[in-house]
Amino acid sequence: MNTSSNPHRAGFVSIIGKPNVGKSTLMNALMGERLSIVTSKAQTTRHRILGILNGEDFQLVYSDTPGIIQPKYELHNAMMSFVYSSLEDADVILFVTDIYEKHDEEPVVERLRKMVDTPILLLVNKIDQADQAEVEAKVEYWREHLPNATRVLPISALEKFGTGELLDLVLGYLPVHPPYYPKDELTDKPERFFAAEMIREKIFKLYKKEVPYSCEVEIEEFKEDEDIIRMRSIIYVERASQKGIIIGQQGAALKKVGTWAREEMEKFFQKKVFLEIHVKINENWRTDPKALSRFGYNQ
Ligand code: GDP
Ligand code: K
Ligand code: MG
Repeated sequence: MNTSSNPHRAGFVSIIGKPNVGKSTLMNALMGERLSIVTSKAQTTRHRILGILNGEDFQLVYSDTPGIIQPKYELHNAMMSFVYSSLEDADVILFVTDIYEKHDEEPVVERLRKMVDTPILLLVNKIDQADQAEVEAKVEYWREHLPNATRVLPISALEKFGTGELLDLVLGYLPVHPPYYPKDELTDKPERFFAAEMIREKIFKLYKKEVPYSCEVEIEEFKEDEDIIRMRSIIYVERASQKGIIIGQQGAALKKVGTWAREEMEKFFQKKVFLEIHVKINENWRTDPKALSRFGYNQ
């Protein structure tokens, strides 16, 4: 309930940028909550993930999105359509870059140049890894190359440097509007989505090369009791050889995934978790429209 005398403000804030610049880290920092999975590998985030930050007289709806890439297969097309749809309904755009970014002219910069009606806050992230001169050079570069960016701000999402000021700045751009979602909601995705994401994160962290990209995770059963949540999950892989890798010698590798994911889930849900994981083959799911739609990549 809005008990203050200020009018209620609400709006959508899109977090976009290349893979690995720190978009998910930034959303988690701004939310004060670990909603989006973070790994050092590109293309970890596959969906548009909403983080809803509620204040007495505001509601800020962040969209964390997959990194902008040149699509190579159907799954990528779906991922990029999440990015572009999140630009369309944005009230504020957070365009995240980092101090390592190579400045090849990309289609998204072209697109942002044309978005003159939406405030664009261009963030130069990871400044904890750079000296002042490097940071200034990046800021200068972006002022020239994206002149319609409303502000160019150096930040560190990891160290939460500049993120408090960023939040204040974003709030200033929110239009007067009633809330879009119930005021006690944190996200639009169900709990089982986050459970699946936690398993996927551990897969990204524990396996090499192509294997994590070939995995999709589904929570087949999610039963919440008073003091325990029981889950049955399936890891889908594309080929039999990958199934062997995921399971490992006498199940050792899969056991690691399970233990680590369960610990994470217990923190997130604040409850004991019983987690069962099975591995199944779904041939070429990344290019199969039916499988993609079943896994929630509807375009
Ligand atoms: P995304 O792909 O853009 O969502 O990037 P992630 O949030 O998954 O982060 C990619 C990697 O960059 C992870 O290893 C993060 O820990 C790291 N990272 C993110 N923000 C910062 C930062 O401000 N400083 C440093 N040093 N690393 C960061
Ligand atoms: K990443
Ligand atoms: Mg991400």
